[in-house]
Amino acid sequence: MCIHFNDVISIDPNSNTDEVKSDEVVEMFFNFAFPGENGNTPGSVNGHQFLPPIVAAYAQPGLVDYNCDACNAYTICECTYAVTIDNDNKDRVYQFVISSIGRGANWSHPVHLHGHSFYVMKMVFATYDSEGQLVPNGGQDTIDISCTDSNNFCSDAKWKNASWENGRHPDLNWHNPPQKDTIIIPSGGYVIIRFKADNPGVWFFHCHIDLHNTNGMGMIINESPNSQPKVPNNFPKCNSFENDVHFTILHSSFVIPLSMLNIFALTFSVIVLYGDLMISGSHAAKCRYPFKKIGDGCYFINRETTTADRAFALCLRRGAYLANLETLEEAMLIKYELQQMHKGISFFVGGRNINRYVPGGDWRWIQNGKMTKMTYKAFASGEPNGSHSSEQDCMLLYAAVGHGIYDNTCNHYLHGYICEK
Ligand SMILES: [Cu+2]
Repeated sequence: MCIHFNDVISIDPNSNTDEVKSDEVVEMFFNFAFPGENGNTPGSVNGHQFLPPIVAAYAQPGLVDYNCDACNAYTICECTYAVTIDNDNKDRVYQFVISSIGRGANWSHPVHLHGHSFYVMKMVFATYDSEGQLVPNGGQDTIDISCTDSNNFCSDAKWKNASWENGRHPDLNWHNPPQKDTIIIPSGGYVIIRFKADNPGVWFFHCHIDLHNTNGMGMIINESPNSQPKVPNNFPKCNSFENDVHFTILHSSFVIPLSMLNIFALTFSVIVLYGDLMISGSHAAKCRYPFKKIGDGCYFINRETTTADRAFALCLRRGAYLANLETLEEAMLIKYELQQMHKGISFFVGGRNINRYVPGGDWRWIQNGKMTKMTYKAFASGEPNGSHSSEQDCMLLYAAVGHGIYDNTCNHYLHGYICEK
């Protein structure tokens, strides 16, 4: 026997839906999806592939980079995505509309919210045909949510019926709905949950399929930051210990006796072991996610689209540089990688024309203040074709021609980019 989730009743005597009945409803839409190229996920929420902070977000709140400015409804981007909720108004109730819709809606996701149990007010499935097959595109024509962006990423979802906004969906289950902390979001459908923000904390909100989660399908719900209890003095700090020379010396001169199995020693040894992996290993050991070792190099192939100038800056912000493909072998290796993995997306690399007045330009690899003259010129035929009057001073691995080398404008067109370190 199958029972629709909307017909399930809670028998918990402490459960009382009245606590989430309110005229002050804050509604938020979260689309859990894989909106990238076919076969090339990024697991994401509203198009944001989650970048885990390098510090403990609760204990070191000022050190988390929550900047997602580069993200909008038309891009897939990577950042430490968070929304803040609060309990400043005691009547306030949060209504999350969690969906799996749009072009990335090819999975159902067991979505888990830390810190709360929520009321499941509604579950809506996609449309299926007479043979039980999901209608393509998640049944977008029939469900209640509209995706406004031309890419159909659905990162900026809205109710089709504007009168449903702000928690006024007309058909919620008020008859003892179950309280859960994890709920399946059906592929092509959505679930409405309600809860009060009565538990200050930094709560992870994520798909519980680990492969999806670690691929970026998660985000932070930062709840009442001003009311979060302070951590004790001397609470251990987390950080990236990359390039921390002092730490290496400290490690090599310390032996931790196994008898010291108290919490402190455990914590300390875990930190030392972690540091050891990152510091005393080879170059390969330092090449950590989201960077990836390809050949001898360490690259971050970022599908987030931006201008070449901005890509230069974004790589620098990561302690890296826009990729220098100094040898033809390196260029071919990267080209091969892109052809296998990222067919439809073009990528900026760190080649740049520094003199537009010379015919053909003066092309250099830009890295850490150095401008190395290129020893090969493997531009696609007809390229480079920029001129003094038509600036095309940046270098692009252009998808439409098998990621051949093209010149491109530096601050106009948007493409992916490759950082190297
Ligand atoms: Cu998932």
